[in-house]
Amino acid sequence: MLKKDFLWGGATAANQFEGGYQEGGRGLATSDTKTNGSLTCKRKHSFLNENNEIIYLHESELISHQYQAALDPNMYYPSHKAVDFYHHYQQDIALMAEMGFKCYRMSISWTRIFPNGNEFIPNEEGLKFYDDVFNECLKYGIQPVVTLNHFDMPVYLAQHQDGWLSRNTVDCFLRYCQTVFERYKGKVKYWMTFNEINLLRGYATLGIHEMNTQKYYQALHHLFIASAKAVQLGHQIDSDNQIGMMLANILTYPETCNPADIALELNVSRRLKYFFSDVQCRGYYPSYILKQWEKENIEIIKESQDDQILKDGCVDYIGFSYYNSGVVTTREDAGMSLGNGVNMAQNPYLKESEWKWPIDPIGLRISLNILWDRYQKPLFIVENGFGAQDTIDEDGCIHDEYRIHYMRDHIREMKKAVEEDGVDLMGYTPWGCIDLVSAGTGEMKKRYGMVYVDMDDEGKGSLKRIRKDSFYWYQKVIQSHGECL
Ligand code: P53
Repeated sequence: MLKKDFLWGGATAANQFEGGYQEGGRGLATSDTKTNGSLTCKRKHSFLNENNEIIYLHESELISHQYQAALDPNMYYPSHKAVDFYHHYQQDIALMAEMGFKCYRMSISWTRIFPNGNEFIPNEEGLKFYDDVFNECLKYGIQPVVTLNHFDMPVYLAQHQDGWLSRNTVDCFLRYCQTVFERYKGKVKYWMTFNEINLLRGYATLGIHEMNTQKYYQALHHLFIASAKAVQLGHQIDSDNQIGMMLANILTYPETCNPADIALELNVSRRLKYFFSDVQCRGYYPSYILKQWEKENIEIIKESQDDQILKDGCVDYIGFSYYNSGVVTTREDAGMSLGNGVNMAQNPYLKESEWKWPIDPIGLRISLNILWDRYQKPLFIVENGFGAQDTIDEDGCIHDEYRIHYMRDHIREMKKAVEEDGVDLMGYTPWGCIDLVSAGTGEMKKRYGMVYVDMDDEGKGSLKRIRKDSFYWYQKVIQSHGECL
């Protein structure tokens, strides 16, 4: 059986869900400079060049320090309105309560609290908004699970100090953490520091204009320090606080039993995931990364107490996203690549979504076991789900049986990990429980929700919320504590 207090719920993030980007004194966030991807398939950021002209750059093309974020009135930026949780939070939380949610995972928008990021006095209107949101949750007995930072940062810090490359950003972030830990003490007990810390690389998330490997690892060191200090601070402010990390758990398989394939997979899974969880769960840099830095002449600037900070700031639990798995191969003709010269192959045993994400429920059970074996820390599946195009049927309903199948199969494997393997699992919060903007493409048509939101890729639509078939199905799942699938 799952724990009695198992946290059934759903997950969203401010930059993809909240909107109200200029309301309540909120400052501009890097995610607000990302266009929709529907026209180009790739999201781009808008900047001003030296001649004050607006230019668009993909994250990998950010080459100069001169650029300043600028918004083009003729472009659509999905985060500005998103699906307007800012004005719909009462209705949305009521829908979550109707499904029976025990928890709701969401993120706080940093620039709502500190518009530029470097202030000393927080923005009261921003704090008040989240008070209202948390009170609304608690009214229904829904526990908020809060990600402190989900794919954004103040544009001001990106422009003026190259974001996470600067040690000063750690101090700014900790002021923000202290503010929200103190303000929401007694209301929020479950926190996570950085969403998918192993996927942060671009301007939106790190705020660095001219990226290279040296800068990447330096910025990452600052993130690790910020996270470890946040964990300590959170515990000091309220010993009830549970503060987790958040890992994008992309499972990898070797293509064959060729030992070279196995060795490659070991290496890739470390670079892709376990380096991050090793640091945040064990409190020190693993030997394989120190050796890599030595080989690549990467030198991390540390302050004298940093090693101790990492040690004292280990996380309480591991929150992770799980969507799919991938196959790594030493074959050079495999066709797909993960960058860094790693070749990927297709998995002939798995079907894929419309967005070419393989569907692998057993991989979830495997992932839970690997993480549990490696760290012996409680686990929390804080994202899982099926991005698909939904259509409203003639009867006015959305019959999303494909989503029900995906979730049912994943919940079955999750239960096996708990009931047959003894994994310690805190909860399950499927991604985008109410439709929201895609992080990868900026599209609305890639939907994950159990509640449909009437809105298209260009931001047109009534924003009306409609319950999908999966809504009623998930309601039964929660009601039966996962027995009735
Ligand atoms: P979208 C890539 C691979 C795995 C997870 O993703 C990812 C990404 C980023 O695209 O991100 C997480 O919207 C992330 C969410 C995101 C969700 O997965 O591209 O934490 O913000 O929306 C799904 O389909």
